[in-house]
Amino acid sequence: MYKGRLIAVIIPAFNEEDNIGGVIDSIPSFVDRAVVIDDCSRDRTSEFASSAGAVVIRHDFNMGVGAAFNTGLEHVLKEGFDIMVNIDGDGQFSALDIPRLIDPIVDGNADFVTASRFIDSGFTPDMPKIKSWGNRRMSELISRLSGKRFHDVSCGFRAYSRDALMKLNLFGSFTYTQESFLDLTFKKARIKEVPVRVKYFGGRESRVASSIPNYILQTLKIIFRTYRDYRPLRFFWSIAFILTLLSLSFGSILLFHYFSTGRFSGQIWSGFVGAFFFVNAVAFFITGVIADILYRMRVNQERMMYRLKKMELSGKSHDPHNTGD
Ligand SMILES: Nc1nc2c(ncn2[C@@H]2O[C@H](COP(=O)(O)OP(=O)(O)OP(=O)(O)O)[C@@H](O)[C@H]2O)c(=O)[nH]1
Ligand SMILES: [Mg+2]
Repeated sequence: MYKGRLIAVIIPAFNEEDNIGGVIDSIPSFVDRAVVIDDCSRDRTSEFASSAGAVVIRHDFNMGVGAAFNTGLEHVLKEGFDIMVNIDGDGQFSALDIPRLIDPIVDGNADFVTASRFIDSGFTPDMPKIKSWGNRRMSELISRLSGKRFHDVSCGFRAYSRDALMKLNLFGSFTYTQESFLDLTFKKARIKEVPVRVKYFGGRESRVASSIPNYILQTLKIIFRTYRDYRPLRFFWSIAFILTLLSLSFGSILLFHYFSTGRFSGQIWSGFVGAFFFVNAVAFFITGVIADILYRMRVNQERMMYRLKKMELSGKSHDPHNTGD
């Protein structure tokens, strides 16, 4: 079906003994390898995954879905696969939808394709209200930060070209979902969302978002740091701009008082507050300049990493579009 392309499916899993076998069994035969990254489950996830025919990589500690994703990604690159699909191990997605994700990559129309629960209202699942609301707000935030409109940035069912995998450079270990959107948009990858049906099982407790406040906090931390690192001038100078406005407002209270009464006493506090904001504005301005220098170094490092990976892994790819040079 996908002649000449090696396709791997990775499944990050944590305590999924009830579902993992079914997910692996449902993977279509054109997929060359299923890899389960067992993140130190306390149940028999590894055993069941292995007997269902998957390659199992087990972490010695529970490190999070983001870390598991990176482990899978490295394996896929090292083993020479051309396309990687990631799917959750809870059975919410149908593996029969895999072609819908990989076809745009095979046709050369996309580098990264994600299943979307919200792009088409006909496919919107009957999910808990709070999750639906949170997912939509998260997509709005990532759209605003990246400057591109996305409808679902938290879905765990996606496909990547080998080239996109070589460019991806993720830091978050809690989750990879939103960071990969930012990383790949800033790297000008072609991203496509395809509507996919998702099942929600009553009574299942999310392994990733068992505490919603913790999920929000951890996710926002990853997004905040990613945006800061990719758009340092905009990030630090926006803060500097707000501080300058505050400084001017307080400074003008003092000046107005001086011009109307001829003396500073009485409103001297506003001068101090204005000066405080001004000093901080200058500090943020300078931090922006330094962060911008660091950003340029990072871009260079990423270019080197990309070339190194290409050299190190050349000859392993079977992708006709990817000659390894
Ligand atoms: N490797 C690893 N995988 C995890 C961890 N927590 C969850 N997972 C896996 O990540 C996938 C998604 O987890 P879910 O519990 O379904 O979380 P979710 O899809 O955000 O939440 P729901 O919408 O309730 O399903 C599943 O395959 C889990 O087994 C973890 O700490 N490490
Ligand atoms: Mg799930």
